[in-house]
Amino acid sequence: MALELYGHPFAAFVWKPLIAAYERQIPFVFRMVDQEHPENLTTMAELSPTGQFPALVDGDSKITQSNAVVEYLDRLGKSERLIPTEPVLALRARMLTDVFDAYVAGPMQQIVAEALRPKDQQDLRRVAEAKASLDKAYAWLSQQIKNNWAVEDTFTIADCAAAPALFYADWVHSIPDGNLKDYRTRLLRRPSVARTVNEARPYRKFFPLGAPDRD
Ligand SMILES: N[C@@H](CCC(=O)N[C@@H](CS)C(=O)NCC(=O)O)C(=O)O
Repeated sequence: MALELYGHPFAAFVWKPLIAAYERQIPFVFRMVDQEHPENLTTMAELSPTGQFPALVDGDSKITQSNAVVEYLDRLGKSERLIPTEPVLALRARMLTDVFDAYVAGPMQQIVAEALRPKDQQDLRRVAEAKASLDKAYAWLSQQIKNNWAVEDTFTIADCAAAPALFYADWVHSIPDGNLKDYRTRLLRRPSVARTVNEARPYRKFFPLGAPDRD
């Protein structure tokens, strides 16, 4: 029975397992979670505590939370591991993954969430705080990313997290020119990431702040 990945192609946290599966050349069936697939919405609600995607089903194994899904995929497949086998590098990969999730994707999601509310209910202070938080993360990450990828020159789980986080964060609050912006550009050129970006392209019209006319 094929692996089933539940999610939506435009969702930042779903990009992480998509990129991981493409990196590791793992076949899967994509289960679209939207109003047109109510059966998938029902399954998703059972799989995740909040109903948020992604989730992975592999027979009796049911995994939610993007990093757990990526780690699961990392046990399958043949190419180089996304969690380095060397413990110190593995720790750095997990650390940077947390940073991208919590301090880049997190504030980005807050800005998007405010834009989804009716205008008179938007919390502009929350938006300003999220942008200030992004500025701090951008400055810190610019000092950290000195090589091709987040952990030296090996593509890891941290790059799976960085790609969607930096992609959308730059849309809501520009990343200044420099190391981090260049890293975003490199990520977008990686075939697994380029494929994921392309598959999400048809849904850009749903971006509540208006998608820019660029990647
Ligand atoms: N901690 C979760 C976060 C997942 C998450 O934020 N998912 C978003 C998509 S990027 C979602 O499902 N949004 C739809 C919703 O909240 O209904 C993970 O790592 O998987």
